[in-house]
Amino acid sequence: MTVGIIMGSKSDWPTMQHAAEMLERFGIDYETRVVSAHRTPQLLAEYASQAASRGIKVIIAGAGGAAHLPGMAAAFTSLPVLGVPVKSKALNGIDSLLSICQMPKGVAVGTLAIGEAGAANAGLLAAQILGCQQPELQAKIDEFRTQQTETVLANPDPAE
Ligand code: RP5
Repeated sequence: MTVGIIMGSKSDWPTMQHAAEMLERFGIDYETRVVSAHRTPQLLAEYASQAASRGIKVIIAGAGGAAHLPGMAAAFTSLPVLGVPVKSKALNGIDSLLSICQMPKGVAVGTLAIGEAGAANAGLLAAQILGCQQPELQAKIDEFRTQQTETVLANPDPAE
């Protein structure tokens, strides 16, 4: 598998499936796993520390609330980790966002937007990272962007 999509709970899947859909759009293979920083800490350590040797190139990690999963995954691997703040019930994902983006200097997590847009963009950014080494993939991403622009320009009147 090229991309590992991990999340703190099965309840994160409705958000994280948007990352999976984006990867599918570009024909990138991925796996999905529930890996919790708090409930399954040993699994997290094993998953993140073994990911590179299994061929994974990018990890997308989504979590909500006290969202320690992306940061802890990044602590166990030097693969790029893209963090998706899942919208929480109590604080609408502000807690998730802050706990993912406020990493200490020296261990990096690329933090995306809260919720579905962030998950989709995590898939897109993973594709762009992989595309640096794969011209055909980069061409697909350029085509995606061109189509997106053309769709907006073809529908200028919001009232129509
Ligand atoms: C986090 O706690 C998960 O990432 C999820 O967003 C949140 C709630 O989990 P559940 O109680 O729904 O399993 O660990």
